[in-house]
Amino acid sequence: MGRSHPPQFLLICTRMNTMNLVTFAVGTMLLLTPALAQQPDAAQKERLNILFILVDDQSPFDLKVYDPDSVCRTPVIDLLAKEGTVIDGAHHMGSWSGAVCTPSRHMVMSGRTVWHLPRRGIRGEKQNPLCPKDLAEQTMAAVFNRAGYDTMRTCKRGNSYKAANNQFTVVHDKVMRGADGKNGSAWHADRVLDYLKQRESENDADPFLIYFGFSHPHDPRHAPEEYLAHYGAQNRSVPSEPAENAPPLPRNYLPAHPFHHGHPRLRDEVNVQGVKRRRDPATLRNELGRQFACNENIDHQIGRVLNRLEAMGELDNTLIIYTSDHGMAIGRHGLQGKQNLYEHTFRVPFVVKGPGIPKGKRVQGNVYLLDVLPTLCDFAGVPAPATVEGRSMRPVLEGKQETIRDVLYGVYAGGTKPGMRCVKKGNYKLIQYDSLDGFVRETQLFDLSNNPDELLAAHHVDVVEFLTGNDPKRHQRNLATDPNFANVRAELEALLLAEMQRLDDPYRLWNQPAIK
Ligand SMILES: [Ca+2]
Ligand SMILES: [Ca+2]
Repeated sequence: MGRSHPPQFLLICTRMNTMNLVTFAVGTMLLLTPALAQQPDAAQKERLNILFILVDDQSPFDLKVYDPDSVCRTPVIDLLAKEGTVIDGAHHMGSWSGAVCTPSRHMVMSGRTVWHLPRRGIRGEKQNPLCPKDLAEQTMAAVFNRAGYDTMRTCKRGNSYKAANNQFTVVHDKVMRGADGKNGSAWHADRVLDYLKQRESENDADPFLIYFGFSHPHDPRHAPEEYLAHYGAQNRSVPSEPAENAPPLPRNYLPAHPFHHGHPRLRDEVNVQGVKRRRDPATLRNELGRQFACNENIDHQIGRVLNRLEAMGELDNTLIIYTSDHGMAIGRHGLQGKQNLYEHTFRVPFVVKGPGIPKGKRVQGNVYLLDVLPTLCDFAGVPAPATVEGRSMRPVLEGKQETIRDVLYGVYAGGTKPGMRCVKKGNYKLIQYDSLDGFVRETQLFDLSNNPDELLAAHHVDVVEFLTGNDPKRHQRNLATDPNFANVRAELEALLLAEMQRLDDPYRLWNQPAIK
């Protein structure tokens, strides 16, 4: 259920006795009066609105915007891309938990790096000493409330950052993964539409920050029938043969990952409704169909909100960001979940449209989701809190720079430790695996300019080529043991260690010096 209160004000009041409250009230009036005088209604109306759209568990390669071969229909996102800028190199920094959503959403809200969040997945540790205790006061909604914005949020509940979510003035958090309008993605859109209607009826001219989150396409992927039919997919059972119109297997599909992912009994790899441990084409194409149907429904729901903003005359003054909390495998590399560092999962879709954003442009960017908060602050003219470690994307979004950083780091440490690490620089990407007490120690090196799908030797096997219809080129494989790339590997291994040190990663891999 929704609720509406000014959390900052209530918080301050509960800490004061009556005498202090009178002094506070007089003092506040003195403080506020000149500020109000400087911001007449007309000027107030000019301030930028923000619509931040976050979906749950979507690979960028689901979308035509990132994979022109995708059969997923998302006309609204396509239009946002045409009227705005697409960031190719957008990433989440990773996770120290099997619930990858949780650190991702902490990073979105706080702008902090993955090992500097309130928790860091260390058993028995209640509070990360590398994170200020009152961080929630410096998160997205708290910052924008103080700047005079109206803040509203709808999203799934759980695996998130509750203390930051509660800072929004209007909050509707509920897991809505049903197939119908009352229990699915339409519910989240309806909350935004109700909120916009209320603003209109009250002639509310304050700028808004709307956090428009969805509970889908996260499993269980119960999509409406009208969308399922297009992808030949079924919610309740898996056909014995793939439907003719089911989405094809991804180019980097494998029937099994070449080695253990290092997180035994991981729910997403063994217990997702409709998939479980199966990796056969009928199962995965049905599940991709369900994913695409959920994506298409989300796209439609976003369209309803954008139409309303246009009718209200607010659309042209609104900065719109579309992204996901992390990517997703669904059969890519033989994996099903989000607990890996391949591009399909380490990267996120990221489309931005708004005043001053070039139309129909793509940039590499090299951004993280933790750059969202400083970016919003930059565009809105609001100072970013000192706790923020991310950087504003504004220079790349306005076409002034191609990237905001050269090196990208990623982690998955939610299973056995230390887990997976990756580092990217230019075309090259290194992934290292150190898990199951040293049973898995693997290195992968990819030249993403020649091998964007991160194809491995296993992708060259006849049966895999037959199933995917993809015929990999000879060099499209793991280059880690190729002597021609020994220097590249050494450089990236050194960069990975430097990033782990810089970011206070509490673990080291088998081939790195131990922490002193
Ligand atoms: Ca998620
Ligand atoms: Ca207001």
